[in-house]
Amino acid sequence: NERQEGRPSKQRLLVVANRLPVSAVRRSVDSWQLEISVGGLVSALLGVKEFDARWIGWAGVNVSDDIGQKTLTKSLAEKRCIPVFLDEEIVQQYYNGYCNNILWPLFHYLGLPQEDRLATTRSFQSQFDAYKKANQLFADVVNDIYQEGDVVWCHDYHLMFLPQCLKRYNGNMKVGWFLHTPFPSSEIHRTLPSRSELLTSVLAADLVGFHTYDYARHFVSACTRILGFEGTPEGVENQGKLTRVAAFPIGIDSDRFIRALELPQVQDHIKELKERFAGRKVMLGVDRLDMIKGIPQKILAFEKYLEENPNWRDKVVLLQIAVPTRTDVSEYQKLTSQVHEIVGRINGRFGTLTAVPIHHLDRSLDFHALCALYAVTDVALVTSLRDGMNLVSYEFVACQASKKGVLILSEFAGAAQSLGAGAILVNPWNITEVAASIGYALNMPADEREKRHQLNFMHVTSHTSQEWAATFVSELNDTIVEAQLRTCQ
Ligand code: ADQ
Repeated sequence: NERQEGRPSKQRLLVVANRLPVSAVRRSVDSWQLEISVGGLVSALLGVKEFDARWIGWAGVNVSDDIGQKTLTKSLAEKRCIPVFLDEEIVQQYYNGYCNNILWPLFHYLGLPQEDRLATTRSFQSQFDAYKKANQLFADVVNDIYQEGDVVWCHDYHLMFLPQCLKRYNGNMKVGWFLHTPFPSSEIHRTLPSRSELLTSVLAADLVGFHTYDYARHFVSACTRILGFEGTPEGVENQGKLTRVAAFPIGIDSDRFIRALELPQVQDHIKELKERFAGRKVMLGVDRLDMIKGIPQKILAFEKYLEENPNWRDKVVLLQIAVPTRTDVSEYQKLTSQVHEIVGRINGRFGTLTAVPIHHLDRSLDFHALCALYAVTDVALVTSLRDGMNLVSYEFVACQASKKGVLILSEFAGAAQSLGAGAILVNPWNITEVAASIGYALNMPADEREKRHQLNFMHVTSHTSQEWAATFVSELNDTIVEAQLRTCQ
């Protein structure tokens, strides 16, 4: 232990998230292939140089044998990752069940699964039990590696039970929790059978963070209405214990996108795309294929625009990149078929022998291809029905320094609160309004585009993911100092 040996060391930051930033594939009994996925959280924390970050989470594979667990733990240690092992049954009940079938839709205002409401209370309860059990397994791993002076940062709706488990182990542990999704109105949250237990557990943290003030406000009012605790300007208070609640809007590593545009391979890609779509304006959608992203609504609005503006039919193309997620869940399979059906109908209706109005790709793009696409886009369409923040809108803005394209952004994405000044805000449910906004964006004069882009570009480049992480952790450290001060008085 560096600290015990008296060497100066950075403060350790234990980042706990459902998934590690590394995916593991087993090559043989005792060897593993690890692939790093540079998501928003990873790049956010790469930029936070003042901390020594370690990751705790599930590696995405079921490893039930001792050799497998030992060798995987060893390989992951080189990447500063510590695995939590979850068996298949737990993954099914906790991850697919309680997290993705109950909390995810509920937090995005899609309600609880109808069929579970009356008939399958038992299954609801067993999923919640698995959720608690999984969170306890995460807590065990954190507790094993925890050293005095570490800060623990728990992420997202998968781990709402974790703050309480951790504080039970060690009341002095510095624990923060951040939610990446919206926190819904208390009227929605109160429909959840386990509403109180989850709130109480989150309140065990020292600092609770959300993307926007609205989500923070919803959380505080859920705590006051459901638990009867007191909401204060700082957060939630119960019997003298204050849990700080605040908004910490996430950002992106904008430099990474801006630098990528200079790379020869990205420039080649940009050139190819420009040639491919010469004479047509490019509209772009990049989403995980999820009901919250409003993909059918977006495509229907585009159809309406083409219907009403025949002169634009061969002058505009919509590229919709939708990476499939949770493919084993039937609602997601239905969504895929629905999107395919609408795209097929529109292309049949408005396509010609040489061109179709919608290019729909059911897959993920690599980083460089994505940057090139963002750079050649004239109008980006983000029509989430609800979205914690939405980083695609930020990434698009970061790549538009030369083109100064227009962002059409759902007012139900957290990003609407930060990019609202430069974007055209829409209600994605209102297909007529979105279609009209498409027309407005396609015809927008250059000076207005430039002005709107500048506002957003300034925001995206000055509110980065690194700043987000540094602010959260420093505030987490401060809350602990406050708590210690209180006990000293
Ligand atoms: P997501 O729902 O995944 O994140 P978002 O914030 O838009 O939504 O981030 C998606 C990321 O995946 C982006 O970095 C994007 O580039 C990438 N991506 C999406 N589709 C892709 C494709 N087809 N090919 C390649 N890359 C693709 C959750 C919440 C959000 C919140 C983030 C961060 O739902 O609201 O903003 O966490 O807190």
